[in-house]
Amino acid sequence: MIELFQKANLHKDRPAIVSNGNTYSYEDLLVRSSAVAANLLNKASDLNQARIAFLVPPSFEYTAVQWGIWAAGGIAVPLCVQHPLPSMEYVIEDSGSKVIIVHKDYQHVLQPLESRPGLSIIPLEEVFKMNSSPLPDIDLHRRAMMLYTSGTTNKPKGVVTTHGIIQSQITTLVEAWEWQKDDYILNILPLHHVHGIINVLSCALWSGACCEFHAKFEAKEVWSAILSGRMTLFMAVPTIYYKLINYWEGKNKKDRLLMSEAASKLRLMVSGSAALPVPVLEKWKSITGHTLLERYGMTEIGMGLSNSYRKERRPGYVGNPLPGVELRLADNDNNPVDKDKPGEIQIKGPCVFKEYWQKEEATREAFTKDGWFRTGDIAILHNGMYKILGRDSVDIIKSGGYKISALEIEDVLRGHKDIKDSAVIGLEDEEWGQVVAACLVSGQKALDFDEISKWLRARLPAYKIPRKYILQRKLPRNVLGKVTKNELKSLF
Ligand code: MCA
Ligand code: AMP
Repeated sequence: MIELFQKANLHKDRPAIVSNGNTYSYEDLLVRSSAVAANLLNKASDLNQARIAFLVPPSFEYTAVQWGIWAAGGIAVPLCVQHPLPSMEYVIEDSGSKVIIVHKDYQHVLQPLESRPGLSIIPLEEVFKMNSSPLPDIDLHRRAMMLYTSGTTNKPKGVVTTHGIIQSQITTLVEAWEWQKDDYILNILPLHHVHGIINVLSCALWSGACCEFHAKFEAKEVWSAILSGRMTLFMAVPTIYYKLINYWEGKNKKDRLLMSEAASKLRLMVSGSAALPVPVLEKWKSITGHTLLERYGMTEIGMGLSNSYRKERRPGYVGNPLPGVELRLADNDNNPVDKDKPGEIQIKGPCVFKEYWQKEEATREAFTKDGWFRTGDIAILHNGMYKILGRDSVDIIKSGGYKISALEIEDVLRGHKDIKDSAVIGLEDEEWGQVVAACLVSGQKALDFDEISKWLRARLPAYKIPRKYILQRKLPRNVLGKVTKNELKSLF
């Protein structure tokens, strides 16, 4: 049996999940996920790593479906409820998912796919019906999950992890951040990325703790949960802390005091997925007394570096390698850099992903010859701690904690009838880290940017839509014909 489920068996009566106003115990989760597994198996003995996509909002239902797919021997492919159909279609097709489980609120979104041959769209209620069947033995090497992440190619790639890899990503955090069964965490993050799935949900369930879902982030709701006193932990991206600070600043003195006092009682608050600006860290400390624990991770590795839970948390730094993580800084030739010199973070260890789904070449290129995973992030070791200096590619943008490929957006923009050429960049921004900006070339004198945004919204997730546009007669290029994106930044 998968160790996560064995752990749940030890805490059957304890609350595992709070969602939509209901509390579900570990027993509820085990019973319902076994039913999901039996319904998916439909008398077969094993799903044999079939990819099962699911479009279910963050909730008890999401978790029971994820566990059900695992228990039946399938690979869980979560779809994001906020994505437009073309983004989901890409994931469904690329992963080769033949089955999609859909929550009733999102059935209409998938309706255009209903008549597609070979695709079976199953309402959540059907897989939720009580049922039982013998379940397959799942070994640690079996593929378990596929998460789509943007890179330097124009389309996102499916990052495949096995049960063993997931287990290692969970246990390193449980150990480092001292998760306990009495912990209570709020999950306000999207559930198609590692941050929400592993760091928050899976670590809580591994530990016998309780995870409360909110369908989406609302500063007011987070503050109200903090004020209730039920939380012990909170984890979020820097943009969310920025928004929580804004909300606190909008309150009167008496309310602020109550909010600050309640927040100071949590045992740990963590920030990650993007660089935490030191002014945000300092402001949060002045409001809550917490020095946010900043850590560094990536879809392909889970978490790699973390500031210390018990010892020093250094502003602007991401700490040291987590238990089990081997890390080195390397130069362009993949040789370790000299002491105190910057280099690319390269990682080895049981937390590193198995492969990009059906992309052998991309997988090979992501590793050095001697097996180090190349993150593309540049860091320096300074006085015993790592500091992230940036990325090796201008084509990767981080906005609100989401990783966005400039090339993907340029590719879609090229399909617009009035756009001849485009270049997309990330502009530094206090709130979002970076905001997406597009420089467009058109045969026309003027372009309706609102219309272009609307057109893009039908094709890309909201967080990939440019927030700023400019129109140019041509793009700045170097002698090799490559767009000089750093020069472009100055035009905005
Ligand atoms: C939303 N908006 C944005 C962005 N997102 N604008 C610029 N950049 C963005 N990234 C716009 C919306 O289109 C909308 O504009 C307005 O902001 C409000 O949208 P809404 O969705 O309501 O925003 P929000 O709820 O305030 O969302 C902000 C957020 C969200 C909660 C910070 O971006 C978020 O959940 N981020 C977390 C992503 C995450 O989990 N990343 C982890 C991946 P309009 O009104 O015009 O429509 S990284 C990872 O997993 C690795 C392993 C790691 O290290 O953790
Ligand atoms: P993703 O591909 O969505 O998993 O995003 C991973 C990327 O987020 C990393 O490669 C880093 O560029 C960035 N990242 C994550 N955590 C941090 C952090 N604490 N500081 C700076 N960048 C971070």
